[in-house]
Amino acid sequence: MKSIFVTQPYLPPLAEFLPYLEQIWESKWLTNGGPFHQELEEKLADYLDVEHLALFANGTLALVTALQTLRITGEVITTPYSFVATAHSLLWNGIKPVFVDIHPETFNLDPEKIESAITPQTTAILPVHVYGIPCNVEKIQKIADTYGLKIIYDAAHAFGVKYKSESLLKHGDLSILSFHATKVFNTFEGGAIVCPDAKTKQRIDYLKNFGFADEVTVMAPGINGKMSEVNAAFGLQQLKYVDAAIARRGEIDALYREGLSDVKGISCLSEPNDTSRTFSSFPVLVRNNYTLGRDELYDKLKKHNIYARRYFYPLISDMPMYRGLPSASQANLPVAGSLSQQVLCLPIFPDLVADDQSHIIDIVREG
Ligand code: T4K
Repeated sequence: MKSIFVTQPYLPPLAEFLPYLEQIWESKWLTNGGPFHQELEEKLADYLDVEHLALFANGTLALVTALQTLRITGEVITTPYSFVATAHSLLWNGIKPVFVDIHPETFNLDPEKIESAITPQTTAILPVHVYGIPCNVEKIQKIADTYGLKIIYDAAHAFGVKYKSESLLKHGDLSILSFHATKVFNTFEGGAIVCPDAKTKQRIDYLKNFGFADEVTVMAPGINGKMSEVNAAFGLQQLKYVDAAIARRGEIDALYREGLSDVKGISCLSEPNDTSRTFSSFPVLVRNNYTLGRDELYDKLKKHNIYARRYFYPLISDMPMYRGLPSASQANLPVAGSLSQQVLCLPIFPDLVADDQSHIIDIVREG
């Protein structure tokens, strides 16, 4: 029996990639801002409708560098309901994460709970548009403006998402993207920082190249965050197929919603208002009145070689390097704690065939 994973990268025809490789072999230009890198930055900024975009080797280095770009220090308010990279980027910068609970509908930082977590040491907010669901960007911006805080959005799940007909990536001071194999748009490994002005882009470009401003000037202890020419070339090819891939994801999302709508105890997430989605994942909540517990359903699917995932369980705040923080206490994070016990992400990827999806739906319906 074949295995079906929670996701699978979309890969365009191999033959179409070979000419890109031939060009790289010919030019012997492998990295450090080569022609494919430059072209992908331009084409992606265009596609995503953002002013500037700096490519990275992965989303985590983009997060670490985004914090450096804005000289963030002290304490940063963030969500416990995310992939560990979000909070790890703070520790890598010697910053103290302050966890704030999430909203039960958006699964994102609850703006009503942010203000009480602000201290004189707070310098920024690091929210995540989890599953590509927009954060309450207006309220978060208002709080940041009142208290003079920066906002860096972890938009790893929000490639191409539009909010009120505009790119969601335009909100906040910076947004970061991940182009990991598991994402809607992938470059094998990759990521980016989206920024509003050329001056900031230049600072980011220095920081991702060890801090080199020119051959003899190092402006800061930068990192090696550069994307290689092979990854960038692959991204250029992927970009040609991304709209079709998103459309196919949309069909899968719709079929799950239809097939699971009347299953007692299984809730699909409500579709966010004013949002054009790109269907990065398909989370469901397994409620108490379902015939099985969440972990029992996870195990049952596994017995059928279907590898659903509990994104995001455990909470970041329950991990050893975070659980000693006062803000990590379960009493401080009741909504995140409860949702992380209920969530299960079902397989969604462009090549998921209809028969396999029906089989998944049947197993969940059967209970
Ligand atoms: N912020 C947020 C909110 C994030 O979600 C992430 C990454 C980041 C920041 C950091 O961005 P990057 O530095 O990664 O660019 C995966 C991904 O590794 C990670 O990128 C992603 N979030 C996270 C949500 O999921 P794992 O440990 O669950 O991955 P893994 O290896 O178990 O893969 C999941 C499934 O995908 C596999 O069961 C099979 C399939 N798969 C995976 C790979 C790697 C494939 O079919 N092919 C592949 O090449 O973390």
